[in-house]
Amino acid sequence: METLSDIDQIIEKYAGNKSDFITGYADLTGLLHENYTGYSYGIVIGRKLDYDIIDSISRGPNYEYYLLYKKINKELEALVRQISDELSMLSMESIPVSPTTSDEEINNKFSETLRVDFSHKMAATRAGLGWIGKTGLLISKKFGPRLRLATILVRKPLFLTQKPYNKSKCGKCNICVDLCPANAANGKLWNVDTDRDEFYNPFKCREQCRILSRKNLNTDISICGICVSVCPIGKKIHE
Ligand code: B12
Repeated sequence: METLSDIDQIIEKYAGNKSDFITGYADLTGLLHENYTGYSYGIVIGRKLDYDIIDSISRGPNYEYYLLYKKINKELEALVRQISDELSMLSMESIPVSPTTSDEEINNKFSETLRVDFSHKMAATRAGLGWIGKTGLLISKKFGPRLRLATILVRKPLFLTQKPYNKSKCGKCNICVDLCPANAANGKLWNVDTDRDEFYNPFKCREQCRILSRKNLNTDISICGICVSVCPIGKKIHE
């Protein structure tokens, strides 16, 4: 179990269409929270989101997007568990990291920082899947930000295939910054030494997500997705 094509085969077995996914291996040595001690390598998976639904939310969330968000979370959650089970049959210990926040993670520390112990986006930049855009999203070449991420952490060094991204490739494009209804980003370009809070304010973002979700969906959740929808890189699939 050393190559990406093996992982691709498992993804195909459980998820069906390989072309809806991007995958990469990450060396996360020294970058992880102590909860993950000993598991320094990651298999990172990006699952494409439905393009018609993402196109339809350029001015705010709708019910279809909400359902998609829930469906893909469930699918990815099951997928990383299945991959982890396959790996344990091959005597490879692993930790499947859920795409979304668990109830235990929603504590005081989370409320004060809006940070969890494991960042899928960091794993994704290390796996060479993309860079961080001006509104804090992982931007992949193939799907832009139109994807959801999940990771399986393993102990053994993996066969690294893609070079990590250490800086943004957004250049002068400011579309997501200009169209963000929360004015959550200041337009600064990301690099590995830039903390999230230097260029994007998650509290402003969440507050506006809540307002829009209440207005458009009549629910107390926080989804928006305008920045995902308007990014020009995701507008068509790049092979
Ligand atoms: C908390 C959270 C939120 C918060 C805060 C958002 C934020 N950007 O931090 C709120 C509620 C506002 C939110 C909103 C949304 N979220 Co959210 N959220 C998360 C969650 C659970 C944790 C993020 C976290 O801890 N951030 C803390 C900071 C420090 O880490 P980070 O932003 O993940 O990554 C930074 C660093 O790692 C650093 N970095 C990157 N590479 C490297 C390399 C090195 C060496 C170093 C040192 C650092 C570094 O740069 C990154 C950007 O600043 C993740 C799931 C997860 N566990 O990762 C999803 C996640 C980030 N959310 C996601 C999505 C899709 C959304 C929404 C679109 C959902 C919606 N509302 O409709 C919005 C978009 C908001 C936006 N523009 O970011 C996706 C992002 C997909 C993508 N293409 O990037 C994730 C990854 C979920 C998933 N499984 O796919 N979210």
